[in-house]
Parts: sequence; structure tokens; C-alpha cells
Amino acid sequence: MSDRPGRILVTGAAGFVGRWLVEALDAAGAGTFGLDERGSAVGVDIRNREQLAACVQRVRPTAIVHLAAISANGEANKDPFGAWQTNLQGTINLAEACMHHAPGCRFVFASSSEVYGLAFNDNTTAILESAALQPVTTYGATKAAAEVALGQLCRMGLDAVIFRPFNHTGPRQSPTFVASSFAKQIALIEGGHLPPILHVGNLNVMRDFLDVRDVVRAYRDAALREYPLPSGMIVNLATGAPVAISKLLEQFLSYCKVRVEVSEEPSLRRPSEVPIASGDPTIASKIMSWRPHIELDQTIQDLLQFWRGEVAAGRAT
Ligand code: A2R
Repeated sequence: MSDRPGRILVTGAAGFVGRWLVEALDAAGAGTFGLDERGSAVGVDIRNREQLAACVQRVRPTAIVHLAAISANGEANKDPFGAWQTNLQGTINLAEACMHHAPGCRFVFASSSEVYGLAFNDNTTAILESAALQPVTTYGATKAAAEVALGQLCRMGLDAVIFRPFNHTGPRQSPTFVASSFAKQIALIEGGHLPPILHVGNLNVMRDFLDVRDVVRAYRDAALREYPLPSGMIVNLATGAPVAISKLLEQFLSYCKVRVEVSEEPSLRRPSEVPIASGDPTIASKIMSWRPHIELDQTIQDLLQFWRGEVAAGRAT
């Protein structure tokens, strides 16, 4: 018998969040098994029920953290059918495999704040988990549907916890997301690889930013059963204090070593139907003693350091 604190199967382990989570689980001494579609230790496509069942049977996890998804909005909008297959059917496949082949296994699901969609506009304060789900994007709709499916499976015996993380960022995030985009451009400009013009999109919206390391701490604690969590529990991961993208940009520019001009690009200006998105973290705080530890300013500095390193190593163009 292993005396490790759990055998944790992580789907999407090679992704942005997955890599941080695997590091956090390894640091806690857990036995971690990564699952991705391509090239990882357990190469399984979650859309394939048979492969998935065999994998869960083989690993016999004590917890599954389900991160694998078509995660970027752009991608989900380009291929909605693929997003539904992976995000909804893949989640059902995994939950069914969990119930049948790993009884007692806890299922930790990374949903998203995007499930709220237009519900944000009916709220003047940070949104509660009880708000009606009105997703705007394909991605948000696939996550909302997966939550409904898991809720029903919980009534059939699944032990699931559903997290709704708000915008999370940090070193290694793809520059298709706003904070990583600012950091990468600044690093390239400082290195003389780009003219001193920073291209930005919609600066007026407000979002609730978290550090990815705070988000994976909640996933880790849920997987390692640090706290008793009722099955089917839904938990916002948020600060409750939204920040305007213009303010985020200002903070990045305060660390920029050269003078740059900001250029608002119509092509980057995705129309948003949600001016302010912020989540109430009370439940996370009450049931898991969770609160963000890393200030946004620290995240900004770490992202800049990451991209400066990438530029210096010739890995960013
Ligand atoms: O396709 P791969 O090998 O690059 O792996 C991606 C994995 N993935 C899949 N794994 C198995 N079967 C599939 N059909 C499948 N489709 C995608 O999910 C990749 O390693 C991972 C997603 O990583 P990222 O795109 O970097 O997402 P991120 O930011 O780490 O988000 C993780 C989760 C997602 O569920 C988001 O919706 C949530 O956190 O906020």
C-alpha cells in the first residue's frame, strides 16, 4: 500500500493549469497520473469511452481532477461541435468511468465563470453560485451543460465538486489571453524585437483576476480531501474585486523598461455583452478556507519575468 496522500488522475495535465496542478500535487507528495490526448504518460482522448474506462480501471484513482477541455473561446467558437464533444460528452464519459471503475473516487471539475454569461448584468455585486446560468459563448454553454450532467450523476452516486474559476493567469499562459498578451508584447518590445507599440483590445470591461497558483491550490485541496465537501457542491473561485482591463494595462506599463505607445486595435476589440464579471468567493472561504494569496501585482511581475525569459531564450516571437 502506498502511503502517498492519494492517487490523483489529472486530465489536461499538459495544459496551462494542468502543469501547475501537477506541480502542486507532486509537492504535496500525491501520486499523480497525467492524462492528455497526445504524448503524455497516459495518452487518452476523453471522447473515447472505452479507452477512458480502461485508463480509470488501470489507475484506480482516489480523485480525478478534470481539466481537459477545448478551453479557449476562439477555438470553441471555431469548432462548436468539437467543443461539445470534448467538454460535455468527454466529461460524461469520465464521470461514468469514475462511478463504474473507481468507486468512492472524488471528481473535481474545472467549470468556468463563463457559465454565468448575461447573469452578470443582472447583478450589481459579485455573483453568487445560485445565479441562473445564461452563458453567452459556446465554451460557457458546454461547461454549463457539463455541470447539469454532473449534478444529475451526483444523484446517482457520483462524488463531484464543481469549481467556477474566474479569469486566471500566470507564467506559461498562452498569449491569446489578455494578461499574457500584454506581458509578451512588453518583453518583446524591451528586447528590441517589436516596435514600441502595444496592441490592445477592449480596455473598458472589468474582470475578476486570479493567479493560476491560487486556483490550483483549491483543486489540490479538493482532490486530497483536505475539507469535507458535499457532493454536487458548486464553488466560485474569485476575488470579488473586479479590475478594469485599462487598470491592468497601467500596472503592466508601470513595470515596462521602455516607453511604449498603446494602440487600440479594432480587430482585437471583441464586443463583450458582459461589462463587469466578478464572483463572490464566500462559499470557497467558508468550506475550504480558500482565498487568493497572490496579489495581482505579483502575478503581473511574474508574468513579465516569464516572458522576458522566453524572449531571452529565443522562444518568443
Ligand atoms: O489535446 P492535448 O493533448 O493538447 O491536451 C489538452 C487537453 N485536451 C484533451 N485531453 C484528452 N482528450 C481530449 N479530447 C482533449 N482535448 C483537450 O486539455 C490540454 O492539455 C488540456 C487543456 O489545456 P489548456 O488549453 O492549456 O487549458 P487550461 O487553460 O489549462 O484550462 C484547464 C481547465 C479547462 O477545463 C478550462 O475550461 C478551465 O480549466 O478553466
